[in-house]
Amino acid sequence: MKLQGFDTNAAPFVDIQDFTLDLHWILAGLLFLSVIGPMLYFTWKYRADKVKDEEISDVTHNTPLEIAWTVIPTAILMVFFYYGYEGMKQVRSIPPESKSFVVKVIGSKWKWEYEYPPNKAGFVHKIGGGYIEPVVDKNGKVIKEGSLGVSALYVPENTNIILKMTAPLNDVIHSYYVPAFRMKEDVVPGRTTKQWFNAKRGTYDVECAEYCGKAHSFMYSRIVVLPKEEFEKWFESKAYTPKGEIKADGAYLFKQKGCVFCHGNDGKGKKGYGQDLTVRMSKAQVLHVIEHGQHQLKYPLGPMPAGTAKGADAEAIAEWIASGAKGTPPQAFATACAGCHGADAKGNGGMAPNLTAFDETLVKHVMEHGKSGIIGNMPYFFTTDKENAAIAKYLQSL
Ligand code: HEC
Ligand code: HEC
Ligand SMILES: [Cu+2]
Repeated sequence: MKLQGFDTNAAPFVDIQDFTLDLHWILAGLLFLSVIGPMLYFTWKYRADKVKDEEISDVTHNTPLEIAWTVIPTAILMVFFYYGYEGMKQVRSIPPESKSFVVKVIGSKWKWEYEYPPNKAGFVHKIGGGYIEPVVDKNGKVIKEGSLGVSALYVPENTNIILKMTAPLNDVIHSYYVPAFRMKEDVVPGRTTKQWFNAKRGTYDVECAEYCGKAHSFMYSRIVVLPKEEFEKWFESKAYTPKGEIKADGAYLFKQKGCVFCHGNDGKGKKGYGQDLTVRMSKAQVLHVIEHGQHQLKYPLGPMPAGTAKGADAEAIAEWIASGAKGTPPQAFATACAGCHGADAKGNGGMAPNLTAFDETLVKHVMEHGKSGIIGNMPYFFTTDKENAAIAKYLQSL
């Protein structure tokens, strides 16, 4: 009996790792018996009423025995070392990139995303996202596919696949674990780590194996290994995946991209994780931006300078934005902010953020760059323009 995913032999280094593990069981069992067996025997044989103190007073040592119990375990450890080293060499000897297919893997709270090299037409496939549970009837039959039915890493069979893995700078450490391939490697913010495999046709589970916060246990993905022709046909197309599209429906995307983990199912935000998206920004957030300036969304106007308004003026402006930016902005807004954000605070035709609503341009900038502030950190996301539009529409409906 093996755990799920361990009963497949799908990558080149599976055999040696399984053999090494079995060898450990057997040799560790023998070592255990060689210590515990004699110990039990001697405690019985030399129990208190069978030995006189005089008989054991001059026992010193036994050289041949001591050499044996040093040399034999050392030899056994060298056997462990040999197979451990050979196994590690196979996992760590990453084939040359020129003879492999390289995919970028991004792990962030709490999802896996994949970015492919450009295809012949220059199109870059980006797949992945948060985990949506499938809907199952009482007999265990899937009635509605979850995100794992579609969103996965699709690769061709019998090909060296190199994964170049990283996490956004404002995220935490994850670990890309594929039990069926016996491979696992940390995914570290700001660093690139690599793994490789060469697999047989099939579908294999991927899990995050580094505790990374609240929804860690839902940080699933899949690797789907396809026949070469089927993979090529999809790769040269613009289709989202070989298995179909993810609906460009804001409410669905909000779940599928994993927004709900931080912003909640109702978009109201979870304390310490995400902002309340039913309002544009809270008063405290606006005041913070006015006081410190901001440079992370990369709008055409560049950085917003700190201290453009002060005291009661700043308060009045922040109050107005936080209460839904209805009616005419306060007088101070016209002098301190309108030059960049537009007289109506709608962002001056995309030059600076719209302060009245989550419009498509804002969603695009937030998705591309992520957002950090007094509430917390949000990683960047891969989204298409179509998806940004759908998300903006959904956010405005909240
Ligand atoms: C010099 C032009 C300029 C002025 C003046 C200016 N802003 Fe900005 N503001 C920007 C830009 C550009 C950004 C986007 C910064 C970034 O890259 O993150 C921004 C960002 C913001 C944000 C954050 C939006 C978000 O979604 O994160 C708020 C809130 C904001 N401004 C409010 C104001 C207020 C209130 C004033 C007046 C007191 C003001 N700004 C004055 C250019 C300006
Ligand atoms: C890991 C948690 C996390 C996830 C996942 C997340 N967000 Fe956020 N989001 C935040 C935090 C935290 C903020 C507020 C940052 C701040 O200003 O303190 C935020 C802010 C925002 C804002 C407002 C940005 C602004 O400029 O005012 C929008 C819009 C947004 N998130 C949309 C989304 C969408 C859409 C998704 C899914 C694609 C998503 N978020 C996923 C944590 C998250
Ligand atoms: Cu993780």
